Amino acid sequence: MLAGCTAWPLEIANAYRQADCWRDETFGSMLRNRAQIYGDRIAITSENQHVSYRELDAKVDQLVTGFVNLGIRKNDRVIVQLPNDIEFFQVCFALFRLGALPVLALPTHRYNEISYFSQFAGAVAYVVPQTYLGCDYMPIARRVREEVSSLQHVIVANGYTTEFTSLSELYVQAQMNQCEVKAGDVAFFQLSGGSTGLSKLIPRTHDDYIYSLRMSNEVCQITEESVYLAVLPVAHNFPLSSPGVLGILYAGGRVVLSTSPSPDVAFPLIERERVTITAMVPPIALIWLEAIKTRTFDFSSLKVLQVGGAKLSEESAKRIQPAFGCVLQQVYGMAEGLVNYTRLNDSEDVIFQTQGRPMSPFDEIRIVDHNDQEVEQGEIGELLTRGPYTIRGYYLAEEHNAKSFTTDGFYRTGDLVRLSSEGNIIVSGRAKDQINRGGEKFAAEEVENHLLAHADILDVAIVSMPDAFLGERSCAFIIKRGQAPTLAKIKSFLQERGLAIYKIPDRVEIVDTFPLTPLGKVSKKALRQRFFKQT
Ligand code: OOB
Repeated sequence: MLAGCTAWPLEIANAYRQADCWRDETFGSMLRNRAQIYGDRIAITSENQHVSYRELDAKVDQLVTGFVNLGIRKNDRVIVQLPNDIEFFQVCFALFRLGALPVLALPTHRYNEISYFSQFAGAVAYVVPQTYLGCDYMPIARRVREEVSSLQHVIVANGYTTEFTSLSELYVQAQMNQCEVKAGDVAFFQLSGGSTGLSKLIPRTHDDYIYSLRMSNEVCQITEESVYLAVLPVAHNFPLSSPGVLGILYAGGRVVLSTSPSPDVAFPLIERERVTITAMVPPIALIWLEAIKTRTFDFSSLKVLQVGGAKLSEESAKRIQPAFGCVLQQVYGMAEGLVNYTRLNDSEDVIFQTQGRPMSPFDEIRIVDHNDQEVEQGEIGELLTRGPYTIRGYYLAEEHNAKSFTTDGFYRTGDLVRLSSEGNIIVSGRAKDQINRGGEKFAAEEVENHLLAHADILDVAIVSMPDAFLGERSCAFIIKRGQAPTLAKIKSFLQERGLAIYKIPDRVEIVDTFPLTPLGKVSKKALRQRFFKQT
């Protein structure tokens, strides 16, 4: 395995192979095979563009040659920051086929995140649109190109550039390229939500990720007739693989890409494209539930609406089926691996009240107390997990891995959960110091570290506060040094530092002191209780 990654122990890897979890498939060969089977069937639709399986495969081959001509080689890291567009998949599959490793950044990431990923991963290239949703990415590209010595190429996906390489120029006549990619190799990197400091890089192999697609397809009953509407950013694990775009391509179905989750865009797409399944985070489900009240669309094709990424309230869960006439599926997953689903034929109680159960019989879960002892059935504890598609370590993070994984390879999710009597997981809280703002996650510490650099701030604690729409928003509790900084000042300070907007605090509270735990650490629990009891 790539240096800096943690492999599964040999005997366990062999067991996964013997159990037919890992079938020695790579993404490159999978696409080739699907092109042979499904030929002219449409694989992906995006706005007025369509690409068939055969065309996708051919475009990918052209791009492999274009990338090779640039000097991109096996195991090279490439930051890919593309929106929901066919090019996202052409770029990723070309890199997969070449054995180069996409680092899947989100369109909402800004200078701060991109520069860190590039530096940390030693990336050789950065693939980025010129502009998207009002953001001009070129100043970010310029700065990162200048500062990160490994970064040789900025490849611009839409728009015209003389300064950098245009992606469109890299579709050249395909040559036979000798790229030996093995199923056990790392295929790409997902990003963690972060619990201490910055996001960690999550290495996913062809073997493990393709297995997760197969299991997701089975649980979600995906066939070649399925039509998946992607409204969430496809770089994220949920719309990418649960079963997401890649699951659908694995099954020979059709993917419809939406650049926005807005009902104005998504509802007509569902009607026109006869969408059968889509996925969203809870705040989007709330927007859709409101929008459907005043609009009439033909949703008769829609069979499954998945909600995940953050906790869906029982009240909202109950409204989905009557409003859209389809089954709700709750999805509780993580970029590190484990994905839990409610099953399509589960009872209403299970679908409304739980976040489902692991998708694979080989997923092992333990719910433990502070001493790593298993709690009684039905008690709350931290969820630990290991299995055929859950990583054994973050990339180049030895010290952090020692804390995030048990010695016998279980990943500590940082989620507090309990099991229902039927064995379904109910997410009940969080042990990690993370904010989950409507599905967008970040470590409190990352933002705290930025704010500590502010001249007027002596100390700061970022704390989640309950919010009816997003589930959580973030509040910065500040002990001031000079003048009390206002929310507006904090916002512009963090924006100037190039922080993604979703990490910027929603509220600022100036305090004199922080409540402390018996060990003398800041008690975020006490802060939360003191300020947000009534909300
Ligand atoms: C998904 O992946 P990530 O990596 O963005 O976030 C994982 C974390 C979990 O550890 C948990 O804290 C939270 O997000 N979470 C949920 C949840 N789904 C995720 N909390 C409560 N209820 C849920 N349904 O978010 C992700 C990856 C694959 C599939 C679905 C979601």
